[in-house]
Amino acid sequence: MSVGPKKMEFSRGELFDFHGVAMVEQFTKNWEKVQDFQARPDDILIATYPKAGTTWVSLILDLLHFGQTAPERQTSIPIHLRVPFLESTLLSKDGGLNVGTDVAENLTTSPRLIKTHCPVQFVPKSFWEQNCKIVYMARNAKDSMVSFFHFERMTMTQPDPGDWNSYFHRFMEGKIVVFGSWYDHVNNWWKKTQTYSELHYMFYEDMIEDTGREIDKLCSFLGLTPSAKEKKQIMYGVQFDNMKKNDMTNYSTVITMDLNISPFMRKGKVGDWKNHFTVAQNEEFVEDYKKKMKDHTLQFRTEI
Ligand code: PPS
Repeated sequence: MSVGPKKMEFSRGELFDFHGVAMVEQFTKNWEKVQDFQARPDDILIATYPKAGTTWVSLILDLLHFGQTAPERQTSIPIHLRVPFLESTLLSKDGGLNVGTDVAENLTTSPRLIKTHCPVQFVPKSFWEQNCKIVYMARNAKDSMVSFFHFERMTMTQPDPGDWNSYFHRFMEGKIVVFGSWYDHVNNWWKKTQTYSELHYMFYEDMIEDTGREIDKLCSFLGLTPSAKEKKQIMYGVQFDNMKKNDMTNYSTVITMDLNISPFMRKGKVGDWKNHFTVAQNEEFVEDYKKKMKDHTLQFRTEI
């Protein structure tokens, strides 16, 4: 069965070193405009290392802010246009370029919800100057690695991930995966919580464990008080199976992804790494992880 619009031929991006972080041109082509982006004080930035559940948080924030006042958004505008990906330049269906900064600047909503995968040092300075609220979602390294591997297989503009074993080593190395090292990303954003109070650091595993509890925490950070009815609607809309069925959130409208290879909404679980890691790989990973993750205040769960 074929899914989504007719696919075109794409050339897979080539990785290169960009200020010490591996990148592909899709995310650096518009760099000047990204760095000069003028944030507004009520903008909310959703920051993640790829595959941490960005789309999940994006939908939750969109529903919290606009679910009642503009419900038609939910069925008419794909999530990546409601919550633009700031540094991305992506081909659109008509062959034009979908530029993250342009989409963000053209948003008519308030607040504007904006997505980034930038390591903390790449975030445009206006977000800090405007004291914007930032939601950072982190996911354990093993499941992030597995999810990213499948994502790269099906995203025709990303580098080919190669076979699982070589990808596994590249991910640990951190130098030859897009957006660089998972370890640096989660650690440096974690450090930022010590100096920037408008940063809410949350975990994918906590969301899986108790979505309602995590939405409550998010609301208290954002100063929102949804009614019980509203919260119930949100909880329903953001369930994995519902987001998977929903063409506005399952990325079936994005032509660079071949969902026949692997769906964007793939498994949505904690612990899928167990279906990919060999015993030897797991031992190697754990040893390496201990060396890299020295800050014991930052703890991830790889099963719940
Ligand atoms: S991206 O491309 O970086 O923006 O991807 P991102 O949205 O961060 O992450 C995609 C993974 O998140 C899972 N996901 C969910 N899990 C549980 N519940 C819900 N509602 C949900 N929505 C998205 C999605 O399935 C991807 O993880 P994997 O492990 O590949 O399934």
